[in-house]
Amino acid sequence: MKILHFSDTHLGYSDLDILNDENINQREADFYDAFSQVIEQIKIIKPDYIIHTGDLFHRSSPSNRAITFALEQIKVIEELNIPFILIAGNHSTPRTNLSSPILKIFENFKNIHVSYKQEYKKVLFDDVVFHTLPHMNDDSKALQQIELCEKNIDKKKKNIMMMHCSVGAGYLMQEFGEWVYPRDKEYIFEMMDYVALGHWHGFGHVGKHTNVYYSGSTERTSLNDKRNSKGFVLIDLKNKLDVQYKEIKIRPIVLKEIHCEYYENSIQNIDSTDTKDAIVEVRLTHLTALQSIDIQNSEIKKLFPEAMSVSIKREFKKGVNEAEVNGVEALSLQEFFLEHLKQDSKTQEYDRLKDKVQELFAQYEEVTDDTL
Ligand SMILES: [Mn+2]
Repeated sequence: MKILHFSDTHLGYSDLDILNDENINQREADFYDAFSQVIEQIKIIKPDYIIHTGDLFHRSSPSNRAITFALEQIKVIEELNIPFILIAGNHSTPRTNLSSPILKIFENFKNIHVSYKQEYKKVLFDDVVFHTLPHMNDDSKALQQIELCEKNIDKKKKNIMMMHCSVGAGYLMQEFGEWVYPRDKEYIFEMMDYVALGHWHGFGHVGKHTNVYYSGSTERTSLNDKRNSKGFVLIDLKNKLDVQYKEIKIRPIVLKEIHCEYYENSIQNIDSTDTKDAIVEVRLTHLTALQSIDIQNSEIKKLFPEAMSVSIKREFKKGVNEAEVNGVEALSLQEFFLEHLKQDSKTQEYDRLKDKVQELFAQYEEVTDDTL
């Protein structure tokens, strides 16, 4: 029995204010692309079941485009005649009873089984039971539902548990309404053939449990997520559990460092060959205050002409330079500005600019003088 497990597809997520040729946010399009890659693999692998452990959409009220995309993809799966079981995660669960859960739109498909009602639901087949525990806002209710799940284990069939939670505190995402699975109920995992988890965005098994896996997300919802490997899990339950991680192709995130003590040398030797279409993050390190004024972001961006985006972080030199920075702060803004002009201009030019600067600063001080 082959089961394809994927999760945290966050359809509708967008970031970075960059549009693609079709006027769609490039990062939003990246998430659709990642999802499509999994669907393409499903067509090739033809698993017996497909499971998704939550956060199909990034928001509980997704955009029209995200909903349309999801419906198109679901229709492809429906036509393959492979049962697809989905649960709601914290991102797709409304926080109040006033709004209707988005996963309800998949209720009328023959092969699609959705679990979003904040309660335990079992999805039964001839050879396997899927025990689904979608995201629940209420922890004490969640405990009852876990107990209900335990009672429904069917020893004559394969048992698969599906949840969207952190097992222990180690898999928290620092988000709203996260659900932590209770430690004293982890023994239930041993009665399952496989426990499919969603919420944590990296692939891996959980602690000592060799049958409990996060498939990870299919894209990164934060640039703090530096993982360059995303994908899905293919499980084979024929004899003993066999878990294979399958990678998909995502836009790389590439980290670069420019050591500013040797600035000219650093930028001459920078390797940009691995930055085509990438999200590039540059750290300018060992900066002095004056250097920081001189180095323009646009100048750094030019070093990576083929990158999709370049973000720049500035890190100042420690120790000796702290005194320098403090010294800079002790100068008035006018003095600091003149010092900068002096370094950059010829004597004659400087004298002319100095008069102008003093004049402008005088005007500014007049206007902002509270005593007047
Ligand atoms: Mn997620």
